Amino acid sequence: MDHLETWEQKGYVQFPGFLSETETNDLKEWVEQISSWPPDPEKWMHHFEQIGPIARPARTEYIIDFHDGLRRLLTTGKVPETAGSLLGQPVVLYKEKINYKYPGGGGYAAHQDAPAYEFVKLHITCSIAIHDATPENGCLYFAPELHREGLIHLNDQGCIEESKAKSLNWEPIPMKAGDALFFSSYAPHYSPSNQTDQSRRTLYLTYNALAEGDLRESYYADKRQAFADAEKTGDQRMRVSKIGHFNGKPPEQS
Ligand SMILES: O=C(O)CCC(=O)C(=O)O
Repeated sequence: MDHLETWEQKGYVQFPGFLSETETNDLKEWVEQISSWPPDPEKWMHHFEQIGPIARPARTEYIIDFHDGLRRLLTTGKVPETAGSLLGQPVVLYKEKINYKYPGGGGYAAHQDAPAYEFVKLHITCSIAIHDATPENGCLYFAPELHREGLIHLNDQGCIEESKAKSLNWEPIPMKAGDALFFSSYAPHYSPSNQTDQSRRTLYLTYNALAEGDLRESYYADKRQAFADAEKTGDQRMRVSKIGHFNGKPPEQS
């Protein structure tokens, strides 16, 4: 089966060795730099989780305006081109995030991404492994062939109801650093926590059909507002996303 057939049948497709060794090493270095940017709520969006006594970075979003190398990788060349050829039309970047998953870092409950991606109908995500991802350090698990079923049994967190999730057929997707996995935002997936002593970093790049417009700024303006509102009301659910899929612990206030 070729890539397009696999994508259409399963709702996701892997590209082993998608980045060259040099590109992978550059990416590792960039992500290391980004992880140490000081918090600046006017610029990038860092999110933290409490792991033992330390609040560790769980995720960074809204990055490309502050990093030329990453902007080039995400907006030109093979990443958007491959996303466009799978979607069947040109695409534009909708959002970008790094998930750090430190040792002991939380997993993600079974969900589809689509409920978190307002404003657009057609989207596709490319995940790129920065470190090798395994079942032990919290790689993704996908349920194949459900991406055309719409939203599946959502609970009040915007995730797939636990009993429904248990009934699905899950496939682990281990990846080597530099591999890419493209997946539909309707493809159900989850990931366990990291049970190893090394972090498992992954880049997630979501694109929408260019025909629907360039909506990244609107998406992030809405998300920043929603986070600010949640902070005022003390809503603990919405910590990294507008859906409550993240199982990490909220950082303790110092
Ligand atoms: O990085 C992971 O382990 C899962 C990420 C995920 O599903 C998400 O961020 O929506």
